[in-house]
Amino acid sequence: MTGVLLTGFEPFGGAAANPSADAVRLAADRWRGPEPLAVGILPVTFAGSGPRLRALLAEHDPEVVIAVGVAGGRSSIGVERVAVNLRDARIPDNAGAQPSSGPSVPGGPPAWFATLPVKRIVRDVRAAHIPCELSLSAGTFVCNNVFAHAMDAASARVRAGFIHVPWATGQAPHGEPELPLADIARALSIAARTALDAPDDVDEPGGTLH
Ligand code: PCA
Repeated sequence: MTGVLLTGFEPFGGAAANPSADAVRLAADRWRGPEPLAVGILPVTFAGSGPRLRALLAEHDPEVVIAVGVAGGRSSIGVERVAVNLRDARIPDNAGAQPSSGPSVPGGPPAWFATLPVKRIVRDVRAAHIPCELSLSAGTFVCNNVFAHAMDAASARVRAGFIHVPWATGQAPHGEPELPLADIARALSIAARTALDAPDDVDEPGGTLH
C-alpha cells in the first residue's frame, strides 16, 4: 500500500510552469519515507482532472492524499479547509471549457471538509519558518474541482485535502509574491508527514470574525 499520494497540475492560463508540479516532484525526490510516496500530475481541465485523480487513487490506494495547485497572488502556503461542490470558471480551462455554474460532483453534497489535520499542518509548517495559513476557499476553478473529487472518492480511511501554493521564485508574473521552490516542497513533505503521524487535528480556536 502507498502511504501518500501527492498531485500537482500542469501549467495553465498562459503560464510557462506550475510550481505545484515542480514542488510535488521535488518533495518526492527528497522523501525518505519509510512510507512510499507517489506523485501524479493532473490536467487543468474540468473534464479530465477528476477522472485522473480517481484513477491515481485506485492505482495507489494511499492512506493520505494531498492535491496541490498554484494560487497566484498568495504569499503563504494555504491549507484548504472546505471543498465546495460548484464550478464557476473566471478563465477557460486548458480544454477551453468555462462553466459558470453546476456541481463538480453531480448528486454530491454542497461541500466537504478536508479530512487532513489542517490546523496541525499549519502549525507544523510554520514551525519550520515557512509562511502558512488555513484557507476557507479553494475558489471555484479546477483546483476546487479536484478537491471535491478527492473528498468524494476518498474512503473514510483516507485523509484527503488540498494545499494551494504561491509561485516559486522566478516564476511569478506581474510582481506577484513568490516562495523558494525548496520551501514549498518542504511544506508539502511536512504536511504529508503530519497527516501520516497525527491524524487527529489540534484543538486550537482560530477561524475568522468576518
Ligand atoms: N491552480 C488552479 C488550477 C490549477 C492550479 O494549479 C486553481 O487554483 O484552480
